[in-house]
Amino acid sequence: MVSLEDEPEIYENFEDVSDRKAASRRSVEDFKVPAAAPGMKMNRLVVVSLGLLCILQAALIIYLISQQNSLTEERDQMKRNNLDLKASGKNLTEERDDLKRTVKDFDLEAQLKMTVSQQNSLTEERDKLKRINLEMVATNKNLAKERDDLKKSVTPLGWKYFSSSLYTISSIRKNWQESRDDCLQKGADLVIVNSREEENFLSQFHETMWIGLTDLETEGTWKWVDGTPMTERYWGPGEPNGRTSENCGDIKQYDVGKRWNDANCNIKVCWTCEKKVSP
Ligand code: 2F8
Ligand code: CA
Repeated sequence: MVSLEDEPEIYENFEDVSDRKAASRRSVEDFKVPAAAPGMKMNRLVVVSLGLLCILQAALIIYLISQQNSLTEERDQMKRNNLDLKASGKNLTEERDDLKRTVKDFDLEAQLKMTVSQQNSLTEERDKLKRINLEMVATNKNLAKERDDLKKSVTPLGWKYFSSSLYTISSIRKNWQESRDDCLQKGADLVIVNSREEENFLSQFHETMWIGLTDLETEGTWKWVDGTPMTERYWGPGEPNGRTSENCGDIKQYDVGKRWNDANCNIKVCWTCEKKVSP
């Protein structure tokens, strides 16, 4: 009988193919391991252990592969989820921006509404004030008329009342300075024309008459007797034309509207005095 320990020796001795063939033809019996040999047992144990180890390793590999697959799947799922989240995030951002715009529009609309309502209230207020103003103007007009009527009723004989002044025209003729002196004596002065209305009022005195206008002080610079410069001017056609020889103003019977003339201060004409009265 040949033991396993002797096997190498057996094969080592098969020098050529014929020897090996010969060996293979040997009866199986020749290679049977003795059942109770302790070395064999050990070998079996090793083989079994190795087999188990292989199985264990294979199982581990399978487990790891399955784990890997599952992780890959999980990763892919997460990637998909991530993409979904990104997309939904984009949608949410868009939605948020839309909402922001809507809120802004709403604010603007609200502001506009407020402005419109404020405008309406202002318009109402303005209209109310307009009505009040019209009423006040009417009242004022009535009061002014009442006042004028009262003034007229107390107007001294020979004087005429117009817009807070009394006027009188002389019935005789004098030069400019004497005429002025007469007015001053009466507590008045030669008339000063401040408006078109006053000018028109004077047109009722159908006479050539001195007015309180002169350029005696400075040739060409016409001033009123109270020292104020001439602002309103109703010179007749071509007037003033007298230069140094005509330094006093009178009203001639030219066209109504433009009747002033510069005349020699020494000629004698009528004159009109004006006395201011409290309004
Ligand atoms: O034609 C205008 C002219 O008329 C008179 O002279 C002719 C006046 N003279 C007097 O009133 C004294 C001028 O002053 C006036 O320019
Ligand atoms: Ca003149």
